[in-house]
Parts: sequence; structure tokens; C-alpha cells
Amino acid sequence: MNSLKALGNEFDICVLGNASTGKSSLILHFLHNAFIEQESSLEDLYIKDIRNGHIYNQVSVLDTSSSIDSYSSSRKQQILNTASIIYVYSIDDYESFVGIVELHERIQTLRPSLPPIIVVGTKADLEQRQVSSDEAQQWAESIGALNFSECSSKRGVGIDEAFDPLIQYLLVSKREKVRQQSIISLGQIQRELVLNPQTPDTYETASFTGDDVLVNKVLEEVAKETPARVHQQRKREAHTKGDKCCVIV
Ligand SMILES: Nc1nc2c(ncn2[C@@H]2O[C@H](COP(=O)(O)OP(=O)(O)OP(=O)(O)O)[C@@H](O)[C@H]2O)c(=O)[nH]1
Ligand SMILES: [Mg+2]
Repeated sequence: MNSLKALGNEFDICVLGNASTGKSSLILHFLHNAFIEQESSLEDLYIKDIRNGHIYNQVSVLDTSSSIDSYSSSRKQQILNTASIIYVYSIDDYESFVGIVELHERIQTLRPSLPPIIVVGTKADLEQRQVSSDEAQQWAESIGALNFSECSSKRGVGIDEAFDPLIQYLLVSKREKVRQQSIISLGQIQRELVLNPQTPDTYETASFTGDDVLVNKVLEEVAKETPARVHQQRKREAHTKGDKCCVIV
């Protein structure tokens, strides 16, 4: 997906760091489970389906390009639009570590309320280390990062471990957001039933991702509000399909 889309929309993860730190390799390994050399350093917005039990969620990842001025208005917009940030530095390049430290100072001025952040040291397979794990770990803790880890896209080591804490955090907040939307939708269904008991039998709530507890709650509430309408022979069900919840009374 073209990264320009990210300018107008909110997305989940923005991966930031100096040139050639291995951002694209890290993202591509996370997406395709393989080390993929990317010729260009174009920006791109990727979508990954994440399975959590019987529920699928989509997570969008913006691969930023170091060829774009980090003080540009588009970069500023990306930073404002993202739900979380991954800072990437390369363990064999101290300058790249300084790069994320300085970037963080700037981001603090743009977003006083910081999104969740993880710090990733890439190219852990290389022996010419310039950034110690301790220093990076301490810095990550000092900025309140959710997690710090090192990985090697080349060897395929530590990739999922790097993303996991952030993905779990994002899934929980997505679920909570959807729950809030569903509760609003439930209120709308109830109001509709009270105001117009002759309304069609099928109601769809907005953006709802299979939550059995909530489905039961919708059924209970609908039954409470519509005793006169519920005929013995009529089915009363709630189905979830994709990101919708459909209630039939
Ligand atoms: N040894 C080693 N090399 C890596 C690793 N990950 C990436 N590289 C190499 O580092 C170089 C830069 O990787 P990219 O993933 O393109 O880096 P980038 O941060 O996306 O670069 P820009 O998009 O130009 O900012 C490439 O030559 C990769 O092959 C790794 O884990 N180990
Ligand atoms: Mg790149």
C-alpha cells in the first residue's frame, strides 16, 4: 500500500531510524518470515493479519525511508498518526543509536503524550559491535519503552520477540476500542427498538470483532427491550461475521 495513504489515516506501527539500519529487512522478515534484500529505500505501508485465537486482526506497519527529510511535514504527520513507534538502530553503528536518541527528543516535542514505543537493535549477527546491549536497554527504560530487544533479520533471530510485546499491546487496545464502539451500537439498537418497535428484524452493529460476552449482552438487552415483539417461534440469535455483529430478533 502506498505510504501516502498513511498521511491521512491512522495506522498502527511507524518504524523509524537512520539510513541502512535494517528497518525494511526487519519489517519484511516480520511479514514474510524470510530475509529479503530490498533494492530501494521507498516508504511503504504494509498490512499483516494477526491471528489471536479465533479472531483475526490487521496491523498496519509503516516502513519509513531515510531519504525523506525527518523534519518534513509528511514525517511529522506520520508521527502524529501512528498508534505506536519502533525505534531501530544497528548494533554495529553508534551513530544510528544517537540518531534514535535525537529523534526521540524531537518526537517528545511533537507528541507530549507519547504512544507505546519499542527499541530494536538490528544486525545482532555482526561482530563489530559499537552499541552495548546495556546502554541501549538503559536508554529504552529511561524513555519508558515497552520493550528493548536485539535481532538479526539475516539469521532470522529475535524478530517475533521484537514485535510481540507491541502487537499484544495493540491488539488489546484495538479490542477495547471495538468494545466501546459496540457498546455505543448496542445503545443505538435499544433506542431504535424503543422508538420504533416495527423496525426490521435484523440489526447490525458497527465494527465488532467476535466477542462472545458482548454478543450475549446484546441478546439479553434486546430481549429485555422487546418482550412484545419476540414470538415464541422466532429465532433470536447473534452472529459475528468479519468485523460485524448481526442481531436477529
Ligand atoms: N548483517 C546484517 N545485515 C543486515 C541485517 N538486516 C539488514 N541488513 C543489511 O543492511 C542493509 C540495509 O538494510 P535495509 O533493510 O535496507 O535498511 P533500511 O533501514 O530499510 O534502509 P533505508 O530504507 O535506506 O533507510 C542491507 O544491505 C541489508 O542486507 C542483519 O540482520 N544483519
Ligand atoms: Mg528501507
